[in-house]
Amino acid sequence: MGGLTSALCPVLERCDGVWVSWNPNALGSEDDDDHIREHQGDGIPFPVIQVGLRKAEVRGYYNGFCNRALWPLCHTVLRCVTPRLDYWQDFRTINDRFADVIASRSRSCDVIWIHDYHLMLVPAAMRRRLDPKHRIGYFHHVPFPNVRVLKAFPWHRQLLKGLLGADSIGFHTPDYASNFIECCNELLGCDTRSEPGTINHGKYRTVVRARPIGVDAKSFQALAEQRDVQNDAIEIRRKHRCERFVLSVDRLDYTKGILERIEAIRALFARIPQCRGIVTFMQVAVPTRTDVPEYQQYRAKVEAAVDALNAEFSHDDWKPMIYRNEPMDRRELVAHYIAADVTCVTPLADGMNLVASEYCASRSDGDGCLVLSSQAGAATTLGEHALSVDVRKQESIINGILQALTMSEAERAQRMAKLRSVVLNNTTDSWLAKCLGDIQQPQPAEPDELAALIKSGHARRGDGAERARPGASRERPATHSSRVPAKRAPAVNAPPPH
Ligand code: GDG
Repeated sequence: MGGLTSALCPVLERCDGVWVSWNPNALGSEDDDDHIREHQGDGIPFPVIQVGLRKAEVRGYYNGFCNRALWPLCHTVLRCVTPRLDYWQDFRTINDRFADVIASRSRSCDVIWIHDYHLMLVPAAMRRRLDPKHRIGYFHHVPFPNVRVLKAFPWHRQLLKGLLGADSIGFHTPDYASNFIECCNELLGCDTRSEPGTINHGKYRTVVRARPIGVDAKSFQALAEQRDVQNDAIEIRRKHRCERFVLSVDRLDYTKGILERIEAIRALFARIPQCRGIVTFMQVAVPTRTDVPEYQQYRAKVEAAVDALNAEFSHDDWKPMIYRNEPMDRRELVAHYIAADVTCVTPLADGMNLVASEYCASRSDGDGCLVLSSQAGAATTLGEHALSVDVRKQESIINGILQALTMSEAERAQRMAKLRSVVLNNTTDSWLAKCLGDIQQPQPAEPDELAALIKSGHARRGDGAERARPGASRERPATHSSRVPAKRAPAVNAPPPH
């Protein structure tokens, strides 16, 4: 359960695609070679080819390199980055195994879409195996770190070269795209200046675009308009004795800022006793990556913090926070979205964050209020109309929640109308169409993303551009820097890659 499957299942259905995935339980012993399983059914509406992994490979590749090295690296949580050589070796092996399976199953007319950081080496591995007629796209589903952060990682060159096997690369925000372009220029010496949003490397060319992901807005809206879902929402508020109900839904991940939010809530109840008995918070925290030590420790800390909060402030049959670990089905989730006066989405870093969009898509009643971290990729599309908070400052979180709880009905309606207009216009379908277009027939970059792409394409070594003044910082923040200036720039025709 998470943003990746929420986003990709509708895509696969619409494209008549085949999902090549892993099967962590396929290979028991070290010498078991039967590593491919193909099937359709089990409630999954598209064919799946599963690449088998041995248990030890799951430990090194997935729990190790993906979750203990790349994930914290991309989110710039440097204390959690564990760059072990054995993890790296497993990562290479598994990426090669994926490339072998995909290559053996592809026809030259197939579009190959490689999705997310678990497969960063696959684009180049595919390029080595296939003829140039194959179109290869890659989408990076998480933030992309800045040069300073990536440079310190031992295998940064291999990762960048791995990605450059793709014809097109999509990121959620212009700043992540721009970080990647800068890295290719500064760390690989690629020409990134000739055409904004295009990286020239050897005889190849890769188009880079910001493609913020959307949600299947209509399906959330349709559920929210069902009478029984609305009745469930009323029942949720009644059951939890909520006069005001504030919701958060996250995977139980240290990037989601759950601890920081609970600490802010504690401070809020301590400072404003009038909120006690009136405001009820609910944290849905679905466990994830449960074999990884950092996640086990984080879960223990979160649960201790919830217990302490409830022990300190509960009275009669009211408690400040309802905490839920079990996942809900979609219907129940939407009932919670429409029950919530406020939804708090306050990650410390997040590629995009779909919960923010799902909440707005579900509010066809026009009510509700979104508190949104300026560190979430979603802030580039929704930040202007949400209540934007700086999660590094507790005061900012508290003020955001209080402002949301005290906002006039008219202002709530006005903001929600604008948020919904963004969400309904940027759906999974429109995102998919743009990404597929980038892979097959790249179009010029949009004016507002050009501003960021031009900035990153210039002022780097290897292409005769200006150099930074000595002592002046050329670093860009790892996450997006508030808004990208929407300067008009001339549209540039990106020639087809290769
Ligand atoms: C990745 C990247 C990027 C959660 N609990 C339940 C439930 N969910 C669903 C939500 C939503 C998804 O999980 C969570 O999406 P997010 O975007 O918040 O988070 P990640 O899983 O971290 O997502 C991230 C994102 O993809 C989007 O591109 O922003 O950087 O890591 O769809 O609805 N769904 C149901 N019951 C639950 O209890 N049904």
